[in-house]
Amino acid sequence: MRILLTNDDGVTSRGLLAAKQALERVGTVSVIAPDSNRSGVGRGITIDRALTVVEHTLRDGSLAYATDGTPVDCVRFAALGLIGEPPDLIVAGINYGVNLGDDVTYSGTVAAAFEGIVLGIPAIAVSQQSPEAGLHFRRQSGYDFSPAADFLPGLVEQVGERGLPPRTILNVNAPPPPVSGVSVVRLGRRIYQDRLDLESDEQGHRRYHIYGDDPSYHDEPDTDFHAIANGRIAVTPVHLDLTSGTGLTEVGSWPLGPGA
Ligand SMILES: [Mn+2]
Repeated sequence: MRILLTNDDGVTSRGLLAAKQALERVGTVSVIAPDSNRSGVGRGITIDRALTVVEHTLRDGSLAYATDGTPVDCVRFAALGLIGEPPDLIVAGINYGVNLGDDVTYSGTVAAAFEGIVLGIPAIAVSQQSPEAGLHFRRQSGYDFSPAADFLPGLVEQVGERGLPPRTILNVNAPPPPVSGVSVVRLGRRIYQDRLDLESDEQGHRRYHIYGDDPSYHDEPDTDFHAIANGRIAVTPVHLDLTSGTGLTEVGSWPLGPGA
């Protein structure tokens, strides 16, 4: 199996290296990743300039490609032949910190996997919870990627044998060790604890931090949040069909006309 590995934390991420070493047990791994941290860029693409690609030597001595584009750009590079034939599987991660519930709409990690749906290539996004089992996403110290890394090869083998449901990716989140099991669960819902945090105010030129570090969540059973909170790996099949069925019915019944 030919696997494209990318991420949103950048080519120097220890999580990327952990994923590569795990995936090499089940396939041939090529790495194209952003040259620095692109966390939170979601499905952004770079359309206003040419993209730079540089060769980068990973800490295991192997060759990777680093781009100044987004995670989705990295997947596009692979689909367009930068590493030869298009890959059989796309893996994004291992991300520093969880991508649970509403996070998936902001996450560059999950966005890279979503590009697999557009391209018709199976894809997995994988994230590792921080050692303190918190839900924050900025600190990058003391991470143990082994729960996510140890789970990955078996999951990839299953995907290789069975394929994925049509136009569906897998979003995987692992808790810190010890792991008590695996749950296939739906996306939960975040409670973001954000506020206007004024850093400086000089002559009407204000600088704010508006994103807090420790968002909470609605604790509902059968969600990814619940699984992680109970020490279980959360696997969520996710698709990109954003059309609302109930919305079609409801809005379709409105007496709308073309206007004057
Ligand atoms: Mn990230």
